[in-house]
Amino acid sequence: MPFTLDSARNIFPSTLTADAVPATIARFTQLSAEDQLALIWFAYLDMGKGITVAAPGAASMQFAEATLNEIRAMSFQEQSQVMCDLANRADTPTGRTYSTWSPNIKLGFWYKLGQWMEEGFVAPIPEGYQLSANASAVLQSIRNLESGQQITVLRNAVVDMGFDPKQMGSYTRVAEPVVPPQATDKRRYVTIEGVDNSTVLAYMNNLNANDFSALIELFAEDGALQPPFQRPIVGKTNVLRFFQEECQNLNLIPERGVVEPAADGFTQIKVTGKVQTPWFGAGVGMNIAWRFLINPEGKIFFVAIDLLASPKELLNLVR
Ligand code: 45D
Repeated sequence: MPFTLDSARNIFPSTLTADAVPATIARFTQLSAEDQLALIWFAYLDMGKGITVAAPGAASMQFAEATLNEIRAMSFQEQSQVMCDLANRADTPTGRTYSTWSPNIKLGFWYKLGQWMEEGFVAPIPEGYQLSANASAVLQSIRNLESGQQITVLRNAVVDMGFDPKQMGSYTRVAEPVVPPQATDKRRYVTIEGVDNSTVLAYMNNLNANDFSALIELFAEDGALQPPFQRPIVGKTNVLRFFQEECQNLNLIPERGVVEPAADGFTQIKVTGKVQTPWFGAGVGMNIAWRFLINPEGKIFFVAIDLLASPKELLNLVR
């Protein structure tokens, strides 16, 4: 039987992903908006002791600027209301604008608000704010996660805020401009212990170089990519848009892998290693697995990117 998207998703089923991330997000979502904001504030302060967030570039901030300035001009009470409305996913003008933004613009928006909260321009979390018992328990769970999982929880919390885009009808998506690909003589070429498949190597090298037009040609027409904790993105057009909107300036550091023949002339390849995000640079190395299914023409039919449960999983290359 030829592979389907569903059967492709199940290759290397023994891969252990960081289930604590969606579990924590599910508990977080149940909290009141006030608790959510205070909890992220405390988590963010905690995190700042160990790892620093890089300031977003001006190019990405320009898109949030009008909204940020509106908020800055409000009273503390109005500011708190706007932030609670975002956490509540309320249908407000700000909630609608927010949901048109790419994840990086959403993160940059909160980065700026956090700065202004510290500087006194935006309503702070009230001094002595007492988290509810549930919120304290969720904060404790976040503290117990490894740093790559912590930043994923924070990112997902931010991405989920604002009005539900599925209820908005048609709208224009807003993302940072696409940077030009890195010059050939500046590129870094990876080596992967146990993997010499040219499609997989080119995938890593092109993504590291922001060369999305070369990268997308590695995919089959109906190829799919499944980011951590998400549904697969299907088809070259959608995958390319995802690369352009969400995958600039990543640093992929694959370490090792296995290559195995699969049914119908396909090849399945699992690679493990680290990924760094421009937000934290070398400060946070996420433990990642890539599970590729390559078709007989050498094109990517499917690739899943998983955030691993623990560093031990980096060595799990069994089928
Ligand atoms: O509510 O091969 C305040 C793909 C309090 C592509 C705040 C990939 C109030 C293919 C503090 C103000 C992309 C899938 C909030 C590979 C409040 C591929 C602010 C993987 C919210 C490898 C909070 C890439 C703030 C990966 C400012 C795995 C929080 C990338 C900021 C992962 C949080 C990237 C930030 C991650 C989190 C980035 C900046 C997890 C960034 C996380």
